[in-house]
Amino acid sequence: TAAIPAPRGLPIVGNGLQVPVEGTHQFFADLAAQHPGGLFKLNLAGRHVVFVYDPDLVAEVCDESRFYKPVDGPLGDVRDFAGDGLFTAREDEEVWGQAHRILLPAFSQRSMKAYFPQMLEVAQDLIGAWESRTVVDVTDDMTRLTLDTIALAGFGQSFKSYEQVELHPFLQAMGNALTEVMHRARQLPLVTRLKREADGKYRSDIAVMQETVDEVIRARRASGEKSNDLLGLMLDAADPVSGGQLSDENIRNQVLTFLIAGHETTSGTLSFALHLLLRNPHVLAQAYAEVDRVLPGDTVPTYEAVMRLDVIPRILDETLRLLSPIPFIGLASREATLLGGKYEIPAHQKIGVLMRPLHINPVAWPDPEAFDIDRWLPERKAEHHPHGYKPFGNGERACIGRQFALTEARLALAMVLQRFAVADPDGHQLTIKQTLTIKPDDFRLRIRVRQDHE
Ligand code: MNH
Repeated sequence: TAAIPAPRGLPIVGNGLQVPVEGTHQFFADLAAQHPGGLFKLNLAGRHVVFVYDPDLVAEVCDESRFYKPVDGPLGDVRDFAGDGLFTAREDEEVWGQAHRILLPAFSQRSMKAYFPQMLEVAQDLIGAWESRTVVDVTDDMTRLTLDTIALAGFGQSFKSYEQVELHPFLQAMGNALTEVMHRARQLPLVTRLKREADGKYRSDIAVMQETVDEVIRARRASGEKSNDLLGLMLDAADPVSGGQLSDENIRNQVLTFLIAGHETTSGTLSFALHLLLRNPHVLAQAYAEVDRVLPGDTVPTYEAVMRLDVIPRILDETLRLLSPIPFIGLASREATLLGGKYEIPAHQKIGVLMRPLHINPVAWPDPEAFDIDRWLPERKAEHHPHGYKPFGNGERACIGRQFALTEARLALAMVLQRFAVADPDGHQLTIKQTLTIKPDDFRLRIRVRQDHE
């Protein structure tokens, strides 16, 4: 057997103090570069975690008969408000399987056609808001887009974020609670307990979120209205296996889960895509050419037109490779095992799959730093390492919202390019803001409504 490489740490806290408070993204990228073997181990104040980014080792930890998704760390805190919703349900909770089976058809590519009118309505709100501006805050406005879209398509709730000066109280509460979760991830549990005021605020923010959603559910039930959005489905459908229905409390947890899981990631993807397009003008030109072919002039996009796009989907695939909004996923071993035939892993060992180090690992990706959308041509996809790309996670616990996110993002990116010429005359230097996910920080674009034949 071989020892897992481990950077030196201090007594007791181990490597804990070395992890920067501004975010772990760059810290892990640097460590991965220093450990080209594809894994290393850290002692984070007593929590020992093995980080993996070699695609063959990732293939092993993605074997669900050997490893599972534990709900602890920051995910355990998110459970304070997402409860037994899909994202934070424990693997031994029966309700995960019930909800998964009920919701899977609602997230299939075919179902996206039903949500398309709502996706279009919100994307048109974005375009309308941008038409009167010359400089836009990309990350903020993409977050408005993704929140409004999941709220409208999922639950018939219209936040109209572009028209508001103040965020809706629900959205304020959700933002605060997510920020508190991030603080908790970085401080010792004792400190969390001592900060009574922060805890009180956290509890009341959670109450605001839960009451808002409970009211939406109550109103929908009272109206007796049948709607084929996510909420309508959850209220009516029965699990094909157990025949059971979801409880109102579980439905509330699912609604909160979709609002949380469904907005930051997609908005980060759209913002990173625009950042990468400005750095790669030849790809931006390809995107404009495609939009002008599929959506000439003022053509209002249809679902079918969006499904015909080819360059824009590949831009999103490549964006998710180089700048994945979820920086890592957490796993744990079921039993003691050997990794790579030589690294000893005890039972219940915590594992982190590091997304960017995996996605730029030369074992899986030739010329890994190049923004090359042709990697995603069908004939070249066949050459990909089967475990070299995990932006949507793994196995049964992989993202259920993938088609939703990609349909929404394709539409929004196409509509932005259809209407606007985009530029960043100051050459945007990418800095990253990390919450549960990563997004570009302070990313502004100069925009201009396109003229005919431009
Ligand atoms: Mn999503 C799980 C990435 C958009 C709802 N999502 C995951 C996981 C990743 C992920 C990675 C696995 C996390 C883990 O292993 O702990 N998700 C993304 C990305 C995008 C995204 C990169 C956009 C791009 N996700 C969405 C959208 C929704 C959504 C949109 C909802 C509308 N995601 C989920 C849910 C889960 C999840 C729900 C949990 C699934 C489960 O465990 O059953």
